[in-house]
Amino acid sequence: MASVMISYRAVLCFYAFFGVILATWNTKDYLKREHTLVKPYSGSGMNIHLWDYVGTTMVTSNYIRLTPDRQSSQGAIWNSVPCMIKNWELHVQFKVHGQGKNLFGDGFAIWYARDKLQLGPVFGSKDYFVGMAIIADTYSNHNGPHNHQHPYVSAMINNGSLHYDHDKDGTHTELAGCTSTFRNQDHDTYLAIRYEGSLSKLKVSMDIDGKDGWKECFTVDGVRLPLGYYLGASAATGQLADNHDIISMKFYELDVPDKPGDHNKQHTGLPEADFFASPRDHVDDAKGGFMSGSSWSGLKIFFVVILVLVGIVVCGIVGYVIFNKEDPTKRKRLY
Ligand SMILES: [Ca+2]
Repeated sequence: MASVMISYRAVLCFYAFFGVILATWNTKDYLKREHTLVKPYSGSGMNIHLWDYVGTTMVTSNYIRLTPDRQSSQGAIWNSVPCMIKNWELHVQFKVHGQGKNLFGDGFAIWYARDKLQLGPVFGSKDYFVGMAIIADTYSNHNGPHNHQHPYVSAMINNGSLHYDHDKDGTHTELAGCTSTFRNQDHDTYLAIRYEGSLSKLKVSMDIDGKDGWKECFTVDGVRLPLGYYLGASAATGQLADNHDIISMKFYELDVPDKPGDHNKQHTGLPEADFFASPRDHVDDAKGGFMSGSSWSGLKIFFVVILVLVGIVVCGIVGYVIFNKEDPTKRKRLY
């Protein structure tokens, strides 16, 4: 009888165990635990499993505060596992808040970058970075033309050669961006980064209205990133300050079918982007107009110039011949 009871219990345990596993699989299909940061953060002491933090970052039970509402702070948190997934989506729950009514800053950035845990001037992380930054800039430093409303969310791709220019709010290095009033909201605020490496496509969306729905911020094609970089979040304050809190970062692997043909080879070089939003002389339609579009190459312009020069020379020769045919009589009269 006892053995029957034991086996009965064993069967119950077996079902309960696999029931939990199946439920986990069903509800969290593609969630990747190794790249995900959720409550409760700390296992033992102040350590977070698979995540490292630097600077002013403070871990509490409810949020990770990258910077407090205090001047001259820099803080960051980085995943210690390199990301080897080609197509992914990252959902970041964040909260930017502070006492400043009109003056606050500077903002935060979400990273997919080669070098982690290096504090610096680009919203708490290093300049001339290699990788991708999704920047949530709360303070407008730039008062010139082509200014936009703040807070402002934008993307920057860097191969290590570009400097982030705060004086211009990064407008000349951004791929695309949108205005987003995410600061000092009473409800939860979210940012989503969707990168489809198979299609070289980047999409950033915001959920900041408390209505539980994503609103597209921008989509850009021609973004090529290699595998093996790190996910992170950083923030900075300067003269102005704000609390920059990360509540969670949930990483999902996407099931994106590869394009037919040879287009979907994994990009292995440094990060690349086809298109940069121009701060000046922005051409809206690259397909239509004269001199627009990539087909108008330097070589074509060279041949056109040669043709024009040949035309001028031919006209000159023809004109000279005609002039000389008519002129002898005129010249003779002068004698
Ligand atoms: Ca700024």
